[in-house]
Amino acid sequence: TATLLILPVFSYLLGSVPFGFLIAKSKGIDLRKVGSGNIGATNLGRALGGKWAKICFFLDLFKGALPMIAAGLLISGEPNQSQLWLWLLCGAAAIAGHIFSIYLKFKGGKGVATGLGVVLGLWPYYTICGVICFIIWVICLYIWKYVSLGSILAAAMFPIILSIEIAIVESWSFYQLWPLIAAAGLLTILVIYRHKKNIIKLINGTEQKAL
Ligand code: NKO
Repeated sequence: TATLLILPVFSYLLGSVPFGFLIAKSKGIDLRKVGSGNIGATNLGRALGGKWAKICFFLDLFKGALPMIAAGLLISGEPNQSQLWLWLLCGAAAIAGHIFSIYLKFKGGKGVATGLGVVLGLWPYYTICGVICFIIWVICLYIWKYVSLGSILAAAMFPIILSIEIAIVESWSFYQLWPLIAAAGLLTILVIYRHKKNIIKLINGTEQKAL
C-alpha cells in the first residue's frame, strides 16, 4: 500500500520536469519569452525548430505515460474501484505537475502532450482513445495549420470517444467507470481553459500558423 501511495507523488514530481523549458535553457533561451510564452513542444519548435519540438513532445508524453504504465503494472488485471481511483490520481498528478510545475513556481504548460501520454498509459483499456485523439489532432493540423486548434478539438473529442468506447466494449460496468469519465471531462476542461489566449487569437485571426 505504501508503494501505491508514493506513486502519485512520484507522478507529480516527474510531471513537473519542464522538458521544453530545460531544452531551451540549455541553448541559452528563456522559452517563456519566445512566441506564445508556453513551455510546450509547439513553442519550443518556434525557438529551436521541428527536431527539438518532436523530442520535447516525446519527453512530455513519456512523463505522462510512464507513471500510468508503472501504476498499471502494479495493479495488474482489471482494477477494482479503489485501484481505478489510484490510477486516475497518478494521471492527474502527472498532468498537474506539467501545468503547475514545482520547479517553475507552479506555472507550466497546457497539458496536451502529457495528457496524451496519460491516456495512452491507460494500457491496455483506453490506449486506443489516445491514438484516436492523436489522429484527430493530425487531421486538424493538416486542415487548418493551427496546433492550438488541433489540441482544443482533440481534447474536446476525448470524453466523447472514451464514452463511445466504454459503451461498445463495456468490459467494466458504466457505474464502476464514472470516475474515469468524470476525470476525462475535467481534463478536457483544464486543457481547453489553458488555451484561452490561443482561443482569443484564433477568433481575432492573430494565432500563429504552424510552418
Ligand atoms: O505555443 O500556445 P502554443 O501555440 O505544445 O501551443 C499550443 C499547443 C500546446 O501544446 C503543445 C504540445 C503539442 C503536442 C502535440 C501532439 C498532441 C496530440 C494531441 C492529442 C490530444 C489529446 C488530448 C487528450 C487529453 C485531453 O496546443
